[in-house]
Amino acid sequence: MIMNLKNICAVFLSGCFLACSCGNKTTTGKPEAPISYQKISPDFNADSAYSYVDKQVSFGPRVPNTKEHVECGDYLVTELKRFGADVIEQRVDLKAYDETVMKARNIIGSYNKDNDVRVLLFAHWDTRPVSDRDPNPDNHRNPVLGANDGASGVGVLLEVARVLQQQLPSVGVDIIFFDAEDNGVPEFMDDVPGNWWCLGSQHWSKNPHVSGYSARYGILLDMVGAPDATFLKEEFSMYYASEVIEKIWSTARMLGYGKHFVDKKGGAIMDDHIPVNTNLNVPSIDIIQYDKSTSSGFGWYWHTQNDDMSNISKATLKAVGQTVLEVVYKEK
Ligand code: AHN
Ligand code: ZN
Repeated sequence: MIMNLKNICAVFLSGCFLACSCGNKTTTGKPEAPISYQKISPDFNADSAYSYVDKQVSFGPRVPNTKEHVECGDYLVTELKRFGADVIEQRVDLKAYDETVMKARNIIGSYNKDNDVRVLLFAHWDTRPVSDRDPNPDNHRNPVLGANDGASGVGVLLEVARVLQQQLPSVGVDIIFFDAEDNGVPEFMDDVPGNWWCLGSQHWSKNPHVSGYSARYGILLDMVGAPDATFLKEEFSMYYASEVIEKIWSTARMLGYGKHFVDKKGGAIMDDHIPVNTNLNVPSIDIIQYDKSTSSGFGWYWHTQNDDMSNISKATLKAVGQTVLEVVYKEK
């Protein structure tokens, strides 16, 4: 099913168009939540989430086998511990398409670790070693800064961790920061058969940190920080976990975030939720930005030198983070 991964995103996304989303509107045109809904989750602080994104970016690109990667990995472990999680680091050598051995670290923080009912939240923390979508070919071999592509999902989940410590939910929660997601074969090279994306999640899903690991469902956050970002119902997510999609999209709408969580089918995207679905059978979905105005379907700065903090919006981080928190706290 997952072939020619270099082009899968563009191919599927190109056939997909965004319709106008018409939710509840005030007289100012601003969407608002239906009056009847009372949120039960504690507040997600977008300033705090933004600062965690900024901090990751301040290390520089987080490419495996670099000092910046080591420093940021240490920071993520320290933060999860500070937020009261039980932290396990899965260190593994992973071979890339060019046979480079990446010193990878999947970083796992757990809450209510003895609870059998669990929700899995994940994002990738590594950044792409090449900017192969940069309009200037001179930049192609430079690494991506990854404010949106990497840091945004991790930043939201660090803020989720901070909130979980303040008030434990009924269910167990595992937060995983996957490494080595973003080292697929560069577009300027000949393809190398195999799935070279998502190596960290491929490894974890075959060797989970707890043997026999299971969760009720999983939620992947990928590129969740762009201003006015829209998230469509990604095709693999719908195939493996349509009920999880509906739970999240309906919760977002009730919270007043329907303009971000659009009730529309998106493309099929190879991402960390695939190995979790196929190897572990944990029904998992991908909250991933879809931008109809670009050829990739992602932000215009995707895999370029421009994926920096100027493309990160507190309002978007809030919409995603509060929705994830609400879903987690509603789970019994
Ligand atoms: C592909 O480009 C094949 N999938 C998107 C996975 C990804 C890359 N997410 C962030 N960077
Ligand atoms: Zn990427």
